[in-house]
Formats: sequence, C-alpha cells, structure tokens
Amino acid sequence: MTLLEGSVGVEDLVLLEPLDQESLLKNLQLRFEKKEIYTYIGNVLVSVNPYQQLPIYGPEFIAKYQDYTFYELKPHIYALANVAYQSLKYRDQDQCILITGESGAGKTEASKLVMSYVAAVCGKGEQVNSVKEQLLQSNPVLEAFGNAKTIRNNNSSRFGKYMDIEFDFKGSPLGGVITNYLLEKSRVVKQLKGERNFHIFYQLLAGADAQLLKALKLQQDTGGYVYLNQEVSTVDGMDDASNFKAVQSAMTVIGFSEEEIRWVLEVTAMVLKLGNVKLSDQFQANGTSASGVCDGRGVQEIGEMVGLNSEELERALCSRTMETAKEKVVTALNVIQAQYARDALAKNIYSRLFNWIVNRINESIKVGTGERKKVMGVLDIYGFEILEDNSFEQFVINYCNEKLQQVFIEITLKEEQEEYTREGIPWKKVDYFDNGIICNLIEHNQRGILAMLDEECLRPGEVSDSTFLAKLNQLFSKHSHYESKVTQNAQRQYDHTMGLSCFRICHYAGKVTYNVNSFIDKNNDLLFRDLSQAMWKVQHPLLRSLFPEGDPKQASLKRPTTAGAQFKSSVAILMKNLYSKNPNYIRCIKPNEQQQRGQFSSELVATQARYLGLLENVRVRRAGYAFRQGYGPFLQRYRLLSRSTWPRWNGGDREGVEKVFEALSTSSEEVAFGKTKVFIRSPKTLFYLEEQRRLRIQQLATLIQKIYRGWR
Ligand code: AD9
Ligand code: MG
Repeated sequence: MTLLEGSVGVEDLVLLEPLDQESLLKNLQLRFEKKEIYTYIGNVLVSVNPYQQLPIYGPEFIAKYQDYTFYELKPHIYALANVAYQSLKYRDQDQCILITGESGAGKTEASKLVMSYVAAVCGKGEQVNSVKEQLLQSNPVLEAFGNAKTIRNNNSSRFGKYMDIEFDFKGSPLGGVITNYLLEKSRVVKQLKGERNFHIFYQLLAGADAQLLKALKLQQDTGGYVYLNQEVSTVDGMDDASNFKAVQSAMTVIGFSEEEIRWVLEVTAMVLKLGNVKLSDQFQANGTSASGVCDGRGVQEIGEMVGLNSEELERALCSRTMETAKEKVVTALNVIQAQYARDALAKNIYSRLFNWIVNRINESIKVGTGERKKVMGVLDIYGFEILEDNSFEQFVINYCNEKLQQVFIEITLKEEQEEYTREGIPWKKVDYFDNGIICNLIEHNQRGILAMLDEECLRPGEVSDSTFLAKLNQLFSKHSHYESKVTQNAQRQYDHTMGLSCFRICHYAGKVTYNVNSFIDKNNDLLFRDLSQAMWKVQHPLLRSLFPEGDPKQASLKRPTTAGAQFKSSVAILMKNLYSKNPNYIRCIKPNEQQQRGQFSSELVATQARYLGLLENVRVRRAGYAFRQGYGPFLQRYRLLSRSTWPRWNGGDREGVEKVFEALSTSSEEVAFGKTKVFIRSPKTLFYLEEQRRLRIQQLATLIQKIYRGWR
C-alpha cells in the first residue's frame, strides 16, 4: 500500500487531512522536495516540473507500470498512460489525455512521456514499429518550427497541438492526425526582450554544411539577420547544430522526400532574407515620395531562389492595387506601410509553411477510412496567460482555457454529482463556479466579444480598435465579468492600473486586462492581394502552393474567415472531439519562474493550484467515491472472494456484490449500492479487494496443482 501518509506526504490528495489550500500546497511541496513530482487526485494526475532528469523513466519503469493496476505503485505518468491505453484496448473506450498548465509547467514533456509509454507497450512488428517511429518523430519537427525560447520556457510551444493516435482492434497503432492551433506568428518578425525566434532559424544556420548554406545563399552568423539579431541568439544547453541534424533525419523518417526537405529550407531561408529587405522613402519623378527597396541584392536573391522577377516582388511590397468593378487603381505605399507589408508577408509565409508541414506529416501518418479504429487523443495546448501586456493572442488563448475548464467542470464535477443523483446515492452537494457565463461573454453567436469584433471588422466606414472598445463598453457595462475604465467610472470605482484602450475580463483563473490595440488588424489577418498574387506567381512549387488565393481565377470577393471566427470554430470541433472520449487529466505545475531545480515557490504554486481548481477537485472526489463499477463486471471480478458467490451463484448481480462485501466485513461507510453500480469510497478499499483477489487466485492455483498431481 503506497497511498498512505508518510515522510513524502500523501500520494492521493483525496486522503489529505485536514483538507485546505495550505495542506494541499504543503503536501505538494513535501513531495517535490523528495523528488516525488507526481500526486493523484483520484484519477487526475498532478505533475510538478522537477527541472531535472529524474531516474524514473525508461524501459524498466515502463515494464513495471505495465504490470500493475493504478494504485499499486507510486503515482506516475506511466500509470495514467497505462490506464488510458488499457481502457482503450480492453474496454473499447476512446480516450483523451488533457494536459494543462501554464507556460513551462511541463505539458509538452508530459505529452512526450505519454506517447513514448504507449509506443513501448502497444504492438510489435516491422510495420507497427515504422508507424510508431513516424508518430514519435513528428515531435522534433514540430518543435523546431513551432517552439522558441521565451523568458518563461527555453523550449516554449508557440502553437497548440492536439494529436489523435489511432489503433486497430488489437491495440496496435495505425497512424494518427495532428491538429494545430494558432501559431504565434508575430514572433517571426519581432521578439520580446530575452527571447528568440523559432528554433529552426538558428538550427539551420548552425547546422547546415557549407554546401547547403551556399545553395541557400545564407551566412552562418545570426547577427546578419534582422529577424534574428534583435535579442538573444543562443539557449543554454541547447545544441542548435545537432538539433538540425535530428530534424532532418526526423523528416526523412516521417516520409518527407529530399526535395520536400529542400523546399522547406528554401522557404525558411526566404523568410530570413525578407527580413533584411531594406525599404526607404524615395523621391519619385512627379515630386512625391514613395517607398522603394534600398539595396536590390536582397530581393534579387529571393527572386532567384523562388523564381520570381525581383521587380515584381518590389512592386508587390511597395504598392497596393485597389480593384473596383470598373477600374484598377495602384497606390504607392509609404515606407511604414511597405515595412508592414514586408513583415506581414514574412509572417504569413512562415505560418503557412508551418501548416503545410503539419498537413504533410498528417499525409504520412493518416489511416485509411473504413477501418474501425480506437482513438487516443493527446492535447498539449497553451495554458492560461496573464502577461504584462495582453493582446488578441492572449485573449483567444484564455478563451480556449475557459472552454477546457468547462469540459473539466462538465465531466469531472457535474457528471460526478449527476451520477450520484442518477444512482440514488445520497451525498452532499459541492458548490463550484460554473464558468459558462464567461464563455458566453466571449463566444455568444450574436452578442459575444468575438462576434462584436467580427462585426466591427466587416462594418463599412471608420473602424478602429477604439470603436470596437466603445461597442464593448456599451454592451457589457453591466456584465459581472467585464470591466473597463469607462464602466468603472460609471460605477465610481476608478482604476488607475487600466489604460483607456483596455478592457478586462474576470476569467475563472483571475482578472486579465487586454489592450485592444491591433485587435481589428489581427482578427482581419488580411494580406494585401498584391502580395498573395506575387507569391502565387513564383516558380517554387511549395511557396506557390501556400498562396492559392493569389490565383486570379480563384480570387473572389468573398472575405476570408477572420482569425477569431476560425479559432472559435476549431475550438468547437476540439470540444466535440473531447466530449466524445473518456478524459484523463494531467495538471502540470511550474514550481518556480527561474526554471531551476529544487526551488518551490509556494506563492506561484498556490496561484496555479487555484486556477487549475485542484482543491475543488479534491473536495468533489472526497465528498464522493473514488471508484465505481456496474454490478455485473464487478461481481465477475471479485466473486471468488465469497463462499456464497463462488464457485456458483444463481442470484442477481447486486445481491452477489453485497455478499462479497459481507464476506470481507467491509465497513458500510466505505461502500454504497446505487441503482446499477457499486461505489467504493476510498482507493484503500479497492486496493484491499485487489490484494485479496490476488491471494485467492494463488490459493486456487496451488489447489489445482495439488489435484492435478494427485491425478497423476
Ligand atoms: V509551454 O506552454 O509550451 O511554454 P510546457 O510545454 O508546459 O510549456 P515543457 O514541457 O516545455 O513546458 O517543459 C519546460 C521544461 O521543463 C522542459 O524543457 C524540461 O527542461 C523541463 N521539464 C518538464 N517536465 C519535465 C520532467 N518530467 N522531467 C524533467 C522536465 N524535466
Ligand atoms: Mg509546450
């Protein structure tokens, strides 16, 4: 029995006594200090990032956790992965693993541990191994193009990821599908203090051999590239050159052809070169000034690499064509506008390249239709973000977290309570905050903030971020989860910390102030038609395919979907997908801001514990029962523990189960009999049952052996 209190605290917070925020934190800290980073809340796994390699992973541990049931060994991510996989395999239940937590809490590492566990225990054979390799090798590729050093995490995922791993009826992997969410593309052109651009740029420059650099017309020094020389260029302990080799080989394993890899690197190089295109105001013959390229060599090089006339590229960067039904008007852009166009193009090329890579991986790992599949989904998505300056990106990320919290509430809390009611089991109701009201404030089809933003983006006339904010203030001034300087003024609660261009949402996890600057722009996400048409004209097959809307035949007047609407619909699809599966939760916690081993900041952990709802989660688990099962399967498993039900039992399932507990003299506090299921309060009792069953089987086996020998 490993669940009970000892020098390392309790292994399941359900067993905590007394139960409050303080004891919960103390317990996590005590365990963290003893390098016990995993703790359960029933079947939820809490994981505290150790910021050091612990000797608790690898084949030996995988083998151990494979052979035991959930509570028999120390809490571990392998135990959770094992339960999910076994339920998928033997109970035919699709599973999803939801990994949440803030930046640097260990979500991506957790998702990789789950994947490597499943890969190690599921099926064998050449074909199966090659599928496994492809699935695992998708990680380094996506990390190279989608991760970056931030001040909070040296390897921060700058996109959300959901991966469905698909299995056949025997539980062997067939393939999968990856969905990516909202890459933080602004990073391509600008990085915050102490941060880097996406890893691949540095990897390419450090890892490419002289021949490749020459072919791509790149120089090795990152200092020569505007998009790379704004802040830091190296990360402690990260070897960009050898990671580049790993990415190349991972792409080959996945099935990218040599030509495709080359294309990807060419487009990556082009983004770097675009950043170096210098633009300035130049006097025109007619006496006006307009932007132009200062040094033609850069555009020339780009043109040669992707097969585009450099004058055409310059024209696309420096002018804008307005088309009406009757005529075409070309206006020259000023230098600020041209720089904006250049950066917009670089961001668009990169984010579309990232989408292309995800699609290309999916092509390799996709499973043919028609086969009946079992599915395990793994969600590694950005946690709740409260930065100093919060913009559109934080707004949608936090919206996504509200939705995930809703899944958690619906399933873990509400479902749990409803099940007791359904089963007719008396119990005390636990109050919890239902965040539906905040989700509604953001996503309501007609009156939500996202709908208002779309309306403002589509409205003719003078539209700006401030007209959008004015609209919000007017609509939501009385909403209990919305605040702004204007609405606060009305309530005479002047708040000096909030600027005039801000609004605040009281999220379930805390208040966040958003600055509306560039909300309209980011939501519109429009690329000037001149640029997409120029990209569509290039000879480069990959680059060209990224801009289908540049095809004049395709160009319609229909507006592309806004970024907000796209995100909302992909979140809706994700939610539907998650609701259709059995959820397994991993709640990741970051112990300190310094990314240091051995340091546990109670304050920091307390905030995370609060917005992950850990205490509420424990309360519900405790008020309720840790384990439940239908009478039939339960009796089947444990009937050998009572002389009344073994070897023969002719009565009903429920009566049979009652007989089993009678035989074990289990306290009546510990067990409740519902309409269709038996409920067991604490894991200890379940554990005891398992142990008794094991002993009984041993006894029976010895008996059979004796009889057998007797016969001989
Ligand atoms: V972000 O939202 O993508 O910025 P994550 O994904 O939550 O973030 P990540 O998994 O990248 O965090 O973990 C951050 C770092 O913590 C890793 O690079 C490791 O150095 C470290 N880490 C996380 N989990 C473990 C672990 N189980 N063992 C050892 C770990 N180190
Ligand atoms: Mg991550």
